[in-house]
Amino acid sequence: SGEPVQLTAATIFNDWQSYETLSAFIAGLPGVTQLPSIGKTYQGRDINAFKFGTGPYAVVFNGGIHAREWISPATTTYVTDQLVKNADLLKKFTFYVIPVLNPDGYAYTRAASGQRYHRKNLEPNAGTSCIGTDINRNFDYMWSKPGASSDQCSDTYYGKAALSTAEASSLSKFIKSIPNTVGYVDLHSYSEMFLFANGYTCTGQVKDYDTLYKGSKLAADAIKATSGEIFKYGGSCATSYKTSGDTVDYMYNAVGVTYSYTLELRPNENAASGTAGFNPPVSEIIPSGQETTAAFLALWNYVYGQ
Ligand code: ING
Ligand code: ZN
Repeated sequence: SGEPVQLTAATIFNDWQSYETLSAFIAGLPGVTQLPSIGKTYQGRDINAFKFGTGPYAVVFNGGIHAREWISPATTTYVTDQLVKNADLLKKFTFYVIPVLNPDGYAYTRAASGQRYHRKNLEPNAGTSCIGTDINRNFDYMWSKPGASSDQCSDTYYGKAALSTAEASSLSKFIKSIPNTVGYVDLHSYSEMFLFANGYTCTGQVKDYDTLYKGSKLAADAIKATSGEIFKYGGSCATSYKTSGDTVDYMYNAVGVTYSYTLELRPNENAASGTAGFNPPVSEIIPSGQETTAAFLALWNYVYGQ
């Protein structure tokens, strides 16, 4: 509705954009192929995925698993716009990007008739008016264990079965269909952290802890050098809080994607608290995009060098 949106990097990152606008912008970038929809949401939206690069190592990244985390789809799109220009990286990697994994929820947070701070998808739950499953508690590794909720009204409701949501099952099928996937990044907000498995336990360290830790440290160092922001890094339960059935535990432990990370974008907890952290000013989009691009370059150059 209203003004036609001009899809240029010079204007698109000056405001929060719709799922349709972000998708159209990515589809128009040089060297980007729009793939067939990876699945349909409860409300019938296509979950859009795009591919770019010609290298032997596959990396999948997504934004917008959580509806209210608006800086995530924006940053995911900004990083994509930067990576498509990086000829060296595109010789080593093929990237697959899903800018908004939960487009129903994202639309709901943007609609005047919706809820700005809705987190989950929009699938109704039987016997209650509470809407949605937390997609990031619905994956099929340690599903329904401590770190998620059986309460349909909770923001971390794990759903009626593992991979019961269209969004989680579509991402699972998609990533398993891609050959030689070495990396996965799930962009969230907020709190400024670079996290890896495990979420379900705060005890012990995963087999690849040392290389994962080094990757997260290099990424955090690159962010600090770019913007001065201080990102924490480490195992996700130990660094943040306990989560079960999340993307990164699933990708690392069940799918076998070694370099799997959850990235918590701006702001940090000192700059904002409560729901304010999900609602940064639009002037944060470009700095978030710049520091996250630096983190991606540091991380994937390190991975390729292994
Ligand atoms: N954080 C994510 C969540 O699902 C996460 C990601 C995973 C945080 C594991 C900490 C540990 O809770 C947000 N902000 O949604
Ligand atoms: Zn989130």
